[in-house]
Order: sequence, then structure tokens, then C-alpha cells
Amino acid sequence: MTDTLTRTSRFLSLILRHEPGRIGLQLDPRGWADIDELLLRMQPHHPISRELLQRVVESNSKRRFAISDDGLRIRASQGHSIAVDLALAPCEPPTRLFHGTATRFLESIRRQGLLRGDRHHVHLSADIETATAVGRRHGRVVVLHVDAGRMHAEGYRFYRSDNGVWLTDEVPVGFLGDA
Ligand code: HQG
Repeated sequence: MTDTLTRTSRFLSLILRHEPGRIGLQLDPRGWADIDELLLRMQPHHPISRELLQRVVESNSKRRFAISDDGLRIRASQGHSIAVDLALAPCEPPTRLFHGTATRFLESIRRQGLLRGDRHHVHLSADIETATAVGRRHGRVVVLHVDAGRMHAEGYRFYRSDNGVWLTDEVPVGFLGDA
């Protein structure tokens, strides 16, 4: 059985990344929602207390959600499909990053490189273990390595989300290899 924390985390992901309008909520341009308003608007759909919200934020192993310093607002740290500008500053990536995916995508990836699809960015991991967990969600997992150092040197921009996911617009085939 899926527990309350997981179900709440899923609902919050849906609202804060993809469909705030589902509960009549509007995010600000940086993706933040007012916590009092969020809790109020969640009542008819998935009622939770402020304490449970806090527990979801703190217990989430991927730290998917961030609360603002003043404690008044919440946003998803990454993974949006709606237009928000997280205002992440470009930064220098490690020389090597990893991308976990399913073997069935390989042929297409070797042809097109890594594309962001519905997301704002291609998501990359700092270590093989994390990449393996990400890839496993899609099926038989394979981990690719990304020559991030060379991409950066050639002008591709990288960002790091609040929860440590590396983001970039695309990874052309020439920067991909087997991990
Ligand atoms: C694949 C989770 C064919 C790509 C994780 C991936 C992550 C291609 C899938 C975050 C392709 C997209 C994102 C191409 C890429 N041809 N397939 N040219 N280029 N793909 O879920 O990276 O749980 O949108 O390899 O922890 O798996 O949401 O991206 O398999 O950080 O917090 O297309 O989602 O975080 O799948 O995962 P996704 P992802 P949360």
C-alpha cells in the first residue's frame, strides 16, 4: 500500500510541476506557491495539514520540494513541464556526469542524442548509483556517461537544481558514451 507521505508527494509533484490549475492554484514566475493558499486549495482534493506538508518536504529522499527561507512559499526543485523560470545560475559541471535510461531507448538516443522531451531540461546524475535508479523507472536500465567537461568547454550550459540534479538543454551524440 502506498503510504500517506508518498501519495502526498505525488499529488504535490502533479500540482507544483505540471497542473497547478487542477486545484485553481497559480505559481509565481519562479514556480513558488503560497503555502497557506496551497493548503486551502488542496482541501477538497487531498486535504493535508501544514505539519504533514513539512514532513513530506523533509522526508523526501530526493528533496523534490523546497520551502522558501521565510517559510511562506514552496516550489518543486525541478521536473516541471509548465513554464517556470527557476532562475538557476549556469555553473561548471563535474567532468563526467551520468544518465540512466532504458535499453529500449538506446537506438534512438544514439541517433538523436539526449533530448529533454516534455521536461525543461535533460536530467543528469552526479553518480552511477543515482543514474541507475533514475533509469530503472523506465525498464531494463543502462547508464550512459556524458562528457560534461568537454560540453562545458564548448559552451553548453549546465545548471544544478536545489536538490542536486544536473540539468542541460541537450546532449548531442558526440558527448555520450557507455559508463
Ligand atoms: C529518454 C526523476 C529516446 C531518457 C528522476 C529518459 C530524474 C530518449 C526518458 C527526473 C531520448 C525521459 C528525470 C531520445 C532522452 N530518444 N529516448 N533521443 N532522449 N530519452 O522521466 O531523465 O522522480 O522525462 O533517457 O530522478 O528519466 O520526477 O526523464 O529515459 O531527475 O523527482 O526519455 O525524474 O525525478 O524520461 O528523469 P523522464 P529522466 P522525480
